[in-house]
Amino acid sequence: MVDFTARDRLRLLLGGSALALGACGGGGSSQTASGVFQGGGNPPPPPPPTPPTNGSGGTTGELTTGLLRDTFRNNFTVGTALSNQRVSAMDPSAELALDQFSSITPEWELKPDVIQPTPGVFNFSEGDRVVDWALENGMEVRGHALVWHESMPEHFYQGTPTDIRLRLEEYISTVVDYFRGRVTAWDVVNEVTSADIYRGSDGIGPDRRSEMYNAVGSADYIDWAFRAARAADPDALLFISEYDTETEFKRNWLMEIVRRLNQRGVPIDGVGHQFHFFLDTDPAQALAAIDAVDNEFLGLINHATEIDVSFYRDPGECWQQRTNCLADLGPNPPDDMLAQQAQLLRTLFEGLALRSSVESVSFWGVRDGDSWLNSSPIERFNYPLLFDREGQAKPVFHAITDPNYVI
Ligand code: 9MR
Repeated sequence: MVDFTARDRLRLLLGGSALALGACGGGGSSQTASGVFQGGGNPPPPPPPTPPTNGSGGTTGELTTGLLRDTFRNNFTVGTALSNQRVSAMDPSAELALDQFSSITPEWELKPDVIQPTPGVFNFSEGDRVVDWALENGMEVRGHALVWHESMPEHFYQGTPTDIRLRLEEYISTVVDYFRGRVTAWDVVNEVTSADIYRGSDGIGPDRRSEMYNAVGSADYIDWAFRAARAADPDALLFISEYDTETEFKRNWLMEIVRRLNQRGVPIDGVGHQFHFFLDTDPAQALAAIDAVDNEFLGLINHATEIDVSFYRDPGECWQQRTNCLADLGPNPPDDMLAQQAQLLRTLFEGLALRSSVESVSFWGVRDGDSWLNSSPIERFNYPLLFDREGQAKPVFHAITDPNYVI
């Protein structure tokens, strides 16, 4: 019996054109179906005589199925955020996710405002769909996020600190227990560090003065969240995830929080680095964030959780008041910017691959059009991801998966 998978469908639907690496033009290098590089002066191997008939190790034109995940198979899983709608519609991003990635982070389906919009009622149907789909297709699932100030319904903050604690513990116990054995890593708390660089006045560090912080009167809710998650699933890896860890300022405050958690014996397994970059982000600073964790906390692991690269380095007032934002670049990004993106993420991935504490690396979307950065801080074309709007692999994809690709 022929096992007709979504990967086969991708091959048939796209017929090699949408994902072809043929345009990479890079230095005479090539890659075999098993993902092993044949660089240097080796001539490229001839194309396969017949199209493959099963889902693993086949090629689409010159695209190797699984090229991205296989390139880093000895280093870390390569993931992407993906929404339920894309999975249900089996749109090109979902097809590409199946073809190239090894981990899925449901983009919003596991957040508190989806799971428990009203007190006492749990809605797991959105989460179930995308989680089960990922598992059925052999991918890991990162759970995101148990506590995040942008997605907590108001009822989470009601009552005394004890009320809030009991409610939060019940919520986390129920959710983590429900997905036990299916979700292997949780962003237990997301963005709890103070000092948003665009709102420097928050800076009474290290803890973000969120509604949860204010309702509880301290950052103890972080401890409660980790302890409840560990109790509900001792095998799940538990993370604190944060953006801007590539800035020293933010990193130091995050490290202060992790130090405090460690001193209090709070069960934490790792640090998530969102890595929402700009074209001029220094990848050495991102790697320094990994090193900071490695150097201080023996045994903690690192995940890169939400990688993307915005083509707009807006001034602060663009994020604050939507004024002074950079002009829309339109549908066709300049080649030199695409090259800058490719170089930035090549350097990042080379560095991540050298660091054994990095066990999972995820993008925040598949195709450029998927990204939140097309509407934040304003509506505008952005190009943050590995594939363009049509699903063509961009220079950044080639730069990461082929060391001989000339940027
Ligand atoms: O990309 C996500 C978007 O689709 C959701 O509407 C939004 C609210 O749930 O969250 C976005 O993802 C955010 C992530 O959860 C945390 N880091 C910042 C991401 C972009 O806003």
